[in-house]
Amino acid sequence: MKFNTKTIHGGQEHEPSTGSVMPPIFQTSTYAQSSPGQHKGYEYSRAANPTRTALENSFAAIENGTHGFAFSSGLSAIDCVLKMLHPGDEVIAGDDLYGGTYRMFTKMFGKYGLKFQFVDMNSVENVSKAITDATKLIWLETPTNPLMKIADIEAITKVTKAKNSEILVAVDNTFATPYLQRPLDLGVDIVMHSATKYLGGHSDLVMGALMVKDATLAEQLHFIQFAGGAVAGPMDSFLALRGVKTLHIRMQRHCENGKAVAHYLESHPKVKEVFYPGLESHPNHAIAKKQMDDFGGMVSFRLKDESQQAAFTFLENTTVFILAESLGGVESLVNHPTTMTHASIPVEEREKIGITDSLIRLSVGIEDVNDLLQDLEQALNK
Ligand code: P1T
Repeated sequence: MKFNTKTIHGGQEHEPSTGSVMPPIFQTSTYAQSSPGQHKGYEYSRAANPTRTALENSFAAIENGTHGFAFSSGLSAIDCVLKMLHPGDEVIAGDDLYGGTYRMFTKMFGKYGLKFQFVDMNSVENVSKAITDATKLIWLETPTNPLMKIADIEAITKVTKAKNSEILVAVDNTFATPYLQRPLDLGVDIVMHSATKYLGGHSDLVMGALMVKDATLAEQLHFIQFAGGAVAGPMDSFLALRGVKTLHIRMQRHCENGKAVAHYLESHPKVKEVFYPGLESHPNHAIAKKQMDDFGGMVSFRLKDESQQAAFTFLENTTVFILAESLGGVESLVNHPTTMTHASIPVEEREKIGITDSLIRLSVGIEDVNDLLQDLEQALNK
C-alpha cells in the first residue's frame, strides 16, 4: 500500500459483528469472561481496548512499523520509553527540544539517576563523541521545536549502532509526520509522536504514540504502558483514527502554506531570520531534502526589533493565526516560545541556542494562504 492509502486502510478491519466500517467507540473499561481467563482477547481496557487497537494498528502502518501504542499524551509516550532505562544509564538528546520534554528529562528523570547530555545534533560528530559505555538511548527531535534544526537520522543511527548496537535510537517525529519522513525505515528503533498535533490534526485531543518494528521491544513497551497505565481512551482513539485518515491531504496543504509563509517572511523588511528547512538559507537544507519528502507547516522567525514588546505587539494582533500553545491542527496558531511552550527551559540554556524573546513560532494551518499572508502583513505593520 502507498502512504496515501495506508492512512485510510492501514491495519484496519471491518468490525466483525456488524461490518461497521469505522470501529465503534468501545466505551467500556472491562469485558465479560465465560470462565476465569476465558475471554475474547480483551480483559480490561488499560491492557487493550478494541477502538484503541484499531488506532494502534493504524499508527504502526503509517510509520512502517509492526506495533503501535496510543498513550494519554505525547509526554506519557516519552515517559514510557525512558522507563526502559536504569539508574546510571545515559541519554544523549538534542539541545533544542520541546520544553516539556526537556523538563521531563532534567526535572523528573534526573532524580532517578538517569544522566542527560544535550548536544547540537546538526553534527553527527557531536553525537559520536558523546557516546560512552553508559549510553543507552539517543533521543532525536527533527525538525526541532522551535528552531527547526535538522539531524541526519540515518547517519546518526549508523554511527551509534556501529559503536554499540544495543543503544536505542528514538525519533520524535511530531513535526515531520510519516507523510514527510519515516525514521523506522532509516534504522531507528522507536518513533514517538505527540498525536495531539498532526496525527489527530484537529486540536481536539491530547495523545501520544510510539511505533516500533521489533517484537521484543514492543513487548517491553507494552508492559510499561500496561503497568504504568497512561493509555489513550476509546473516544480519543476514535477521533485520532478519524484524523489520521486525512493526514496526507492535510499535510500536502500544510507544506504548501508553510513554504509560502516562509518565503513571504524571508523577504519582509521587519524580519531578521526565518527558520524553515525548506529554505535554501537553512543550514541543513541539504539533509532536510535528503530525508524529508517536503518541509511541513512549522515556521519560526525572529523580528529585527528584538524587544519582547515588538514580539508581543505582533502576537496580540494576528486575527487568523490564534495565539495558543500546540501545533499541527487545521487552524493556524502562533506561539511565543520563551513565555509559553519553552518557559520551562532555564533562560541561560534558551539563550545559548537562540530561543530569545524575539523568536515567534507559527503552526501554519490549511486555510486559504492569502488570508494567512494578509494576517501576517497587518500584524507586522502594527
Ligand atoms: O503535549 P503532548 O501531547 O504531551 O506532547 C508533548 C510534545 C512532544 N514532542 C513535541 C515535539 C511536542 O511539540 C510536544 C508538545 N508540544 C506543544 C504543546 C507545543 O506547543 O510545542
